Amino acid sequence: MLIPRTHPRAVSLHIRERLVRGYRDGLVVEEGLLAHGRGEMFDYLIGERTSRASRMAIRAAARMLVEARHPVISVNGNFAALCPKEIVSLARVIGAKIEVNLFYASRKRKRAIAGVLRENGAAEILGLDERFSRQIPRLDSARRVVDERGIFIGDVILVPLEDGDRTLALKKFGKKVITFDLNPMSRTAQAADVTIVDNVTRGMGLLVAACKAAGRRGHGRGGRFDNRKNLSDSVLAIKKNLGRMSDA
Ligand code: PTJ
Repeated sequence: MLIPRTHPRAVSLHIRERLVRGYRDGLVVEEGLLAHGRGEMFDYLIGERTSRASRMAIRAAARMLVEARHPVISVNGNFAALCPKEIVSLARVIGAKIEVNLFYASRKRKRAIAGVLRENGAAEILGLDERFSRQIPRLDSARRVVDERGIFIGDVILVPLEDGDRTLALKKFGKKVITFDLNPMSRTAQAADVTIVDNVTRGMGLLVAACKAAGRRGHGRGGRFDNRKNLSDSVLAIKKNLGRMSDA
């Protein structure tokens, strides 16, 4: 059967191809392919579209990023393989630093990720030069090693496709954390200040647009955001979708 390119199934196959290419090019680790599979499953449950709750979270994230003094975009293998253009656009729009920070860290992978970001227009990439390495306390994984010009001094950190430990360690270290996570029940989703329950491949473009709009409107506008309530709304949306699927 020929699936039209705009069909959600075709889009998700296209995203999978990008990740596999990232794996072959040395950006993504095997564990990243597994993480993507988990993401695909949750994307299916949320209907492979950006929900109303996710749009609210994107607007809240944009306000936080635009108001930040020192915003930082933390990049891992999956994120670099899926959204290199959007990472660079977002950094430009909000004046953020881009830092490569990996769970399965190696110099070779960091260089491969930095290469793709540079190809997409990034001028400065942190996390590569070990002379600037510092450590986040209370974190065991390689992700504790951060750049003293980036995450170490950042106030608002965007950390997509994250593991729960680092989100908690960053919070304890006084950072505001924004994440993309298709699983609204994950530890990261629950611990972050703003969780965008959406595929990074859809949400990042929307976040860039929302930051442009928030910048034009000026700082300090917009209502209070309740991440817990927003996550409950995402779980409810999944339940509704499941109900529809079992009725069909
Ligand atoms: O590149 P490294 O070395 O830093 O390794 C990164 C991985 C992804 C392997 C590591 O962070 C990891 O294992 O992550 P987890 O704990 O599997 O968490 C990934 C979360 O992201 C899961 O809750 C997935 O549902 C979610 N996710 C996967 N793909 C996407 C996603 N969320 C948004 N957009 C996606 N495309």
